[in-house]
Amino acid sequence: MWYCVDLIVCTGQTSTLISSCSAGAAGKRKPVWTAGRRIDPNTESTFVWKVSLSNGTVIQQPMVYTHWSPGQPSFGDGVQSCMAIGTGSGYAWDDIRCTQNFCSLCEIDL
Ligand SMILES: [Ca+2]
Repeated sequence: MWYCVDLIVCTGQTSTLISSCSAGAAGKRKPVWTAGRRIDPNTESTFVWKVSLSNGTVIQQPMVYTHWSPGQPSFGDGVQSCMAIGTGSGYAWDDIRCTQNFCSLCEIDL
């Protein structure tokens, strides 16, 4: 059993990293979670990468490279505070309600 410790931080084009986990029914792709989060999930605040260190501390890294879908991030319904690689063309990003049950892209040390 794999446990995801570090959600992926996207520093460039990520299309080659999409796993088969994102393939939904009838070939419809599903979003996949990354480490992108709003600084404050309760407001339309800036997105950062929230990364867990080995000691459990969570640090925030600035989101320098971005690849948002047109019109995103939208902070839809005032609750979209987690960043996923979305279902639109070119694996562009979308902010989505954090409680959605999607697959996660993880970084592991080999
Ligand atoms: Ca959105």
